[in-house]
Amino acid sequence: MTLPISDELIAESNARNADALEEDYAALGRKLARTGIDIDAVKDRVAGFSVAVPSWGAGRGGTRFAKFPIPGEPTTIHEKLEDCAVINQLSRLTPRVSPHFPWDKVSDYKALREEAAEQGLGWDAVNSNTFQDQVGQAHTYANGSLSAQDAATRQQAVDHNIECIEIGRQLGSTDLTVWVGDGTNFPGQQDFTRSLDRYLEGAAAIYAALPDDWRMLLEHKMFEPAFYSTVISDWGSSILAAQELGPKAKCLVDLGHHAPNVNIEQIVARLHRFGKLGGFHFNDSKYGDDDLDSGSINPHQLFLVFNELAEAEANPRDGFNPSYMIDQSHNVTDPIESMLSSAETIAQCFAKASLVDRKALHAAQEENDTMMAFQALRRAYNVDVAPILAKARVEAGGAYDVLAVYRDSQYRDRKAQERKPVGLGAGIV
Ligand SMILES: [Mn+2]
Repeated sequence: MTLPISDELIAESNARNADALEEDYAALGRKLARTGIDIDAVKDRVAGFSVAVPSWGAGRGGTRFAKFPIPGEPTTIHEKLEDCAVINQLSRLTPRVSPHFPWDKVSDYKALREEAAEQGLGWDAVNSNTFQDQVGQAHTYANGSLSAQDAATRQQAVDHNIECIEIGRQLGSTDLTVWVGDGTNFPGQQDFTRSLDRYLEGAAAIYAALPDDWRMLLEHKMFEPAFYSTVISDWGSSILAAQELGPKAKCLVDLGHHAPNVNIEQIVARLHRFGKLGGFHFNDSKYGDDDLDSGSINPHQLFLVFNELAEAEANPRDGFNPSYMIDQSHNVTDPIESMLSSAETIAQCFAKASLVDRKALHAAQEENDTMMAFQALRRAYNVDVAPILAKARVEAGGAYDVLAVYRDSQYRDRKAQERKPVGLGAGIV
């Protein structure tokens, strides 16, 4: 295996921090032991946690106004893979990449799969793209894709999704994530029901092409690019569509795709209750975007989402296998640094949710002891779990201080010499 960052650099940095890590880990271990928690068990659980990174996240995103590329940014799937390998090498949290087609198209997917494996990477959900036109495309998506009035446009969108499944099979994926930008900007522009009927018919044709062990993850989004209505706007539309399609269809929750202040953790519980929780796109949002780094605005919400996931895992009902992925737009940071930081934040929330005393929580709930129920969550949220994550990371070969090692490696500077510059233009959403 050939990894992009020098092992010596990681080892030297870890050696410098080894005493501090042991001291912090031991101190936290003693603190947790007083409440009956075995820190090594939590650390092992964290070691088994992972979150996928999106291939498109390796580049600088942008807003619909502009994009400001940085030198050394990747432009091909091969360069993106190398950047994703850096993130996983240092964090040991992101061993899978989620590709997006047609952006990541190559002529030989067997070779691409091997290229990723060489860098310690596998493949997560494949993502289709019917929200923009590609050069040479026969039918425009200007008026929608799966829900378009024009039958040939709908068929083109179905065919593209089926092609994504075929590519995914070659890469070793087992999930297809479908998000469509279909919607309207004016009242009266389309009939809400007929456009949903068309979407469902197209989605059913894609569903019919799924291999037995695959899932189709339906991603809802309240607005953007359509600003009045979208065809799969919320978790209600999403679960209804997933129920209509069948057991392999599940709902994907992108944290930034809800109305402001919506109780997302409750949505997670609801979807799980009906066996429809398929996965997550992690990001954060202050107003109505889906662009900010995970947990950068509201880490408590992320913790509460993971608390529901811990409950769901303990009560799997019809199964518990959510797909976790980062999906954010890096407009003002080095994307590698943002994803290193975000993966850590996501894993922290996972670890904190693992610390919740569920017996105490459930007992307080049974007794209607509101304050003690709340405190059961608060105690876990207040623990600084950084030593647990660092210990798991270092034991897996990662870096104690991921950002420091990344900067010391001068990886981006080296890539700026090797890679061709990115063009300007509007970013992706
Ligand atoms: Mn998303």
